Amino acid sequence: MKYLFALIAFVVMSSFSFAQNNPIIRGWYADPEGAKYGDTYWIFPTYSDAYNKQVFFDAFSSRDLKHWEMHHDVLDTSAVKWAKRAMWAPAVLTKGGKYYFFFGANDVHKGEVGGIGVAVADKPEGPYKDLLGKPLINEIVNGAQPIDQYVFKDNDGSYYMYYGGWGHCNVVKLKDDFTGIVPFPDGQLYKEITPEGYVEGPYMLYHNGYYYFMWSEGGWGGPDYKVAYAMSKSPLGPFKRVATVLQQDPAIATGAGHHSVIHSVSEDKYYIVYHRRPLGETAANHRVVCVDEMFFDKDGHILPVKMTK
Ligand code: FUB
Repeated sequence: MKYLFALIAFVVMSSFSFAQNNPIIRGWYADPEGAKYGDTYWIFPTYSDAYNKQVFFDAFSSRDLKHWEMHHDVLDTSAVKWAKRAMWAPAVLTKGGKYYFFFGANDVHKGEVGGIGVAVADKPEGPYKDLLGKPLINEIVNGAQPIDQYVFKDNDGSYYMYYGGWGHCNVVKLKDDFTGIVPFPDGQLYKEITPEGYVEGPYMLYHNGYYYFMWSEGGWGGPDYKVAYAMSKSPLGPFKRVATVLQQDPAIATGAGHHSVIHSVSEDKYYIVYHRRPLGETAANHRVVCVDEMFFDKDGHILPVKMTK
């Protein structure tokens, strides 16, 4: 009987469904990475409770962006021997029938072990296993803290990883099996591409012949956190700031930032997935995950996002 109760408790805790509008996920979550695998939307966020509790990742899946299923603890510090805290800001992709999950761990500083890791699984909901047994990027290069990675597949099949906190952004080229990085044709391993205003949370999107580089500005713990973008003909820039895409709205929420974008090819719609702080909330980690539609104008510029409830 004891085992039956334990089994029921496990099933109830590890997966459950719910439906709601913004915020689309219940509880404190941030830095959401959105993806569409087949006909299913996925969101992989940071668990944004107290700093010391940020030691695992939950995932969320949906067929319609309204009804969600929670998949508890798809990766945690016990599965990554070098990670002990600050499991942050996933980036995901699928390749060759496997699902890859890049993450930050340890809020690393100079001389410490931590940084950006990569895990792999057979299913989007995991369980994910550490691919390398060590960080993919541990070092602080060009002043960029190794966190907030985004992995972009270019049209020629190359995988570029954009990453960086502390106001600096680097781009690196990944090996095809994601076990390391390879030099660019000029021999450089790390290229700094930091645009004006950049703080963290880089993201890359290709649309109609342009590379849209996006990032977060301002302090993530404050109300004026926001998202801006640049446009370029190359995935390596240069990236000149064009405009703000997403920012606080006194009628809706503050601290809107650290986003990703889901392109639903079947509907040809773009959805921005981001976190924001409910009005009146001042605790830095009290962040919630939201989704709104993102539009381009006829010249290819991204229109300011209207946050909704
Ligand atoms: O959630 C932890 C950190 O807060 C992220 O790495 C930053 O981008 C900021 O959102």
